[in-house]
Amino acid sequence: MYGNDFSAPDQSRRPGPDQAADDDPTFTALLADEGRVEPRDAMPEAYRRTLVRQIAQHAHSEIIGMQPEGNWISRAPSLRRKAILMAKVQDEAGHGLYLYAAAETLGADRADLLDQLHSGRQKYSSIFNYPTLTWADVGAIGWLVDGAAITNQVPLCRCSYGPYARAMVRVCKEESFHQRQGFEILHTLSHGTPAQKRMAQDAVDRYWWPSLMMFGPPDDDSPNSAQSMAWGIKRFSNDELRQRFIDMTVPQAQALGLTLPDPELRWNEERGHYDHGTIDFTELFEVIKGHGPCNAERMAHRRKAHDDGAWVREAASAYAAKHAAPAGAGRGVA
Ligand code: FAQ
Repeated sequence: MYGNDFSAPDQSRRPGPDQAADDDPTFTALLADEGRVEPRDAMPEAYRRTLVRQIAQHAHSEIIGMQPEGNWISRAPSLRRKAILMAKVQDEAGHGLYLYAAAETLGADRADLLDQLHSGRQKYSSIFNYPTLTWADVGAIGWLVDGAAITNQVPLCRCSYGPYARAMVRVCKEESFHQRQGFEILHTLSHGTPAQKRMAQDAVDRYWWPSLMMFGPPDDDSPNSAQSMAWGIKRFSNDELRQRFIDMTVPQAQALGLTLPDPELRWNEERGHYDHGTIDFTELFEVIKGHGPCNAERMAHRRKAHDDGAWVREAASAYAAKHAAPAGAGRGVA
């Protein structure tokens, strides 16, 4: 299914038989006991690298994810909506902060991670490469994108790596607020004028399929899942979480009075789940490769924000260095 550079994952970062050998017995016993791995514990190098990869991509997603909604802060339809949206976008920055800090506990360097994002060597979630064309898109992002993020992240609260799991507890609480504010925006629009209802429906039509793609490729095409699940990093497969999200969202769409753009969505009594239409994963792979509608714009904006913030980082470093210096240093005190 993978037919190009996306199809050829960097094998040096993948656990192989040789790396499996460094699974020491203490680590294996800790995982078997459902214990938490902490930063100072011994861990296989491949486990550490997998965590840095996932946590960094997650952190990058949070901060790139500020852009689509940030686009509407100046045009929110009321002061109340503006204040809520500003708080939400700020929350996403905070999530990025917790996640970069969690990656640092694994020995990763934050500047290096950002450099990998800016040079395209590390990914961020495909969903943030879609445009926010109307105010209803802010509602669709809150309801569907934050809804998908929560579905994916609640199990990560039980991730085997302690700092990541603990960061997820707080992130999930905040994402729950985000999801409800998105639902409330769409509820208001879908119960407003016919034009407002059309706007809400159009946003849901555009965001539904990309939200399903957030869960990643199908299980058969997910190179990392098996090992990540064996290590207790992922607790459920991509397809299991995607199905859980669909099952949760269909009744919510009914409550909103909106239609999900999939004529094949129907309850399957035997499976106890909703059946759904075929997801076009070619689109996911194209977006990940950089060919989504907004990839270039998102990266250009991110690089500019980073460059514009250079003076803040320099000032913060100078301040930290000054306060780290021993008392009296440089003041000529004998
Ligand atoms: N987009 O083998 P798998 C949010 C990559 S936060 C881009 O299945 P894995 C909050 C994957 O990295 C949203 N790339 O990989 C918010 C891998 O690449 P690599 C982010 C994708 O890691 C809301 C390759 O494909 N959430 O929304 C995507 O086992 C509103 C093969 O895939 C997280 O990051 C994709 N959709 O499973 C903010 C949650 N899917 O490195 C603002 C934590 C897959 O091998 C506003 N992450 N890839 O070259 C995870 O749970 C996992 O990393 C998955 C992917 C499930 C995303």
